[in-house]
Amino acid sequence: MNVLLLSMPDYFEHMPPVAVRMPNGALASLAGNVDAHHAVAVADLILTHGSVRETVIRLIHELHPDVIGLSVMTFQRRTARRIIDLARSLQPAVQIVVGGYDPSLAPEAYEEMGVDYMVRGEGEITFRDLLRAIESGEGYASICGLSYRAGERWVHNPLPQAHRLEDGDIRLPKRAARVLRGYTLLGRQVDVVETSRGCTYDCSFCSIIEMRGRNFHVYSLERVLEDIRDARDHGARTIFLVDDNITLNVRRFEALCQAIIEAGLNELDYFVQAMTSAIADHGETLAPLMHRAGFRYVFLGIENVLERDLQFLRANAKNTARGRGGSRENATVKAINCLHRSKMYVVGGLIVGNPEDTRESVEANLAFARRYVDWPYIQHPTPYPRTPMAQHFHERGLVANERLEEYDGTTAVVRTEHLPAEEIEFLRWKAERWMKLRHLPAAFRHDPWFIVRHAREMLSHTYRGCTLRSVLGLEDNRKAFERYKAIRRGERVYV
Ligand code: B12
Ligand code: SF4
Repeated sequence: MNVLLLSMPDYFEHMPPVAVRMPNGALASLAGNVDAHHAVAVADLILTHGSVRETVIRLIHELHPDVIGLSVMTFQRRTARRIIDLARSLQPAVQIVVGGYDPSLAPEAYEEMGVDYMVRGEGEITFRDLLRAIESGEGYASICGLSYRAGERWVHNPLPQAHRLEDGDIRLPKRAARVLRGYTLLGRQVDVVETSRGCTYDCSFCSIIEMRGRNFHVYSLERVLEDIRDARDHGARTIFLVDDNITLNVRRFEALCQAIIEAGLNELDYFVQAMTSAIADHGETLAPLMHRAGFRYVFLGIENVLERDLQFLRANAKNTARGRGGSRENATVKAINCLHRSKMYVVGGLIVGNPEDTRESVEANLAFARRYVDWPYIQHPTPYPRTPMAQHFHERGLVANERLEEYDGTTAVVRTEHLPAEEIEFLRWKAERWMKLRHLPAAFRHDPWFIVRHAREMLSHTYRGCTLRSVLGLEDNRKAFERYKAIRRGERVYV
């Protein structure tokens, strides 16, 4: 069968397509795990800004897919609906499958969306078995993780166990299936690689636990190296390790860094997301090793610098370091210092606008980011389906915005007991632009040619809505913020 797999074009504030266009790791992994006789094409629509509709039409005309699969996050649901309608109008008999976080956690939303199947949870085996069932006509009842129509109603089969990656059941991603070009992270071709899946923490904002339970499974280091080599051979110069929480097993992460060095794969740049407590506790040895392995940017899930907010986010355990004599101290500064000493940049993930937040507590977090982090990645609490956080905000009546296409993390959709949502977003937006500007020289040193060619575009993205008058303080910043919000609303119309 001909299979076309699409990821959605919707992006969020911290990932402007001018600078960041990463492949969706799920789709290449699905392509690598279906039976070999299928012709699979993967198209990441993040690569097609300004021509999403034309690209989908072209791909459907050229590839004549029997099956179209879409990977969807919650804030991309509206776009997914439009693409489903478009595909259906062009090829009425095509079988449409949706998967990823949104269909897995809010399957009810897709029942009336014109799709034929939903794949909930991990997809490789379920999708392979679905294609087999479509071909053979033998029925779907035994396929774990699949939802399908039976007459007028939907049947939701039980979820599969989390895949034991250790057993080698999941084959390598098939990057050759990608039919669009132009992946980039600040000018260098980027690819994504997984080394593990899962997490044993339960932060209240994170979808991972509802998605797959609390568990952690790892690929063998040999497989990880093979995957990195494959990404490099397909042109990647930067690798984003997309593990949910790679630092859960620090010894293994150290062994991975060592293996990368020994294999000579430290010629590539690496980006990774890490837990602050792990870096604070093990950074003295881990950080120099990461640096030698080629790690350049580390996304730290700081979440918040105030204890009360960390409790709400259920993130205090992962943000506490082991102090002398068993005392516990906030791990963040210690982790940042370790990374800086080893010449790595810190992308600071903070969440402001929690229920008890006041202007002062938001400002305290912004001041922290200004002082310590190299690239701010500040977000607002976002009540994604079936997270404990969503329940909490709904119960307290703090949800201010139900438009899911705005659930991108940088639009404040909840208020606090003391501040309206819009005010929280304004505070973040106003502060963050300048922090981003400050990092430009560092980016220039690494990729001067890219920055020379794109600095103007990047700056005009960061400062959307601003005028010379507002930058010079001759116009109220709120006016610029209103213009920014209007521009952002327009940007969200992808199809
Ligand atoms: C890595 C990552 C990123 C990377 C993405 C790099 C890339 N292009 O791949 C970066 C840092 C850029 C990123 C950004 C964002 N992310 Co993110 N990210 C993750 C993370 C850590 C891992 C995702 C991953 O690649 N896993 C590996 C792949 C193989 O697994 P998978 O995606 O789950 O896919 C499997 C199944 O879902 C299924 N499947 C998926 N798609 C499809 C499609 C079909 C047809 C089928 C059959 C099956 C299927 O099969 C796959 C294989 O088993 C997760 C989870 C976490 N712990 O935080 C969050 C997560 C996915 N991100 C999330 C969000 C919201 C975002 C952002 C909006 C920022 C934000 N507010 O947090 C942005 C949006 C990006 C954009 N487009 O602008 C949310 C999604 C929540 C939701 N309900 O939608 C998650 C779950 C984190 C959370 N907050 O809980 N993210
Ligand atoms: S540590 Fe990270 S992956 Fe684990 S539950 Fe918290 S946010 Fe999610």
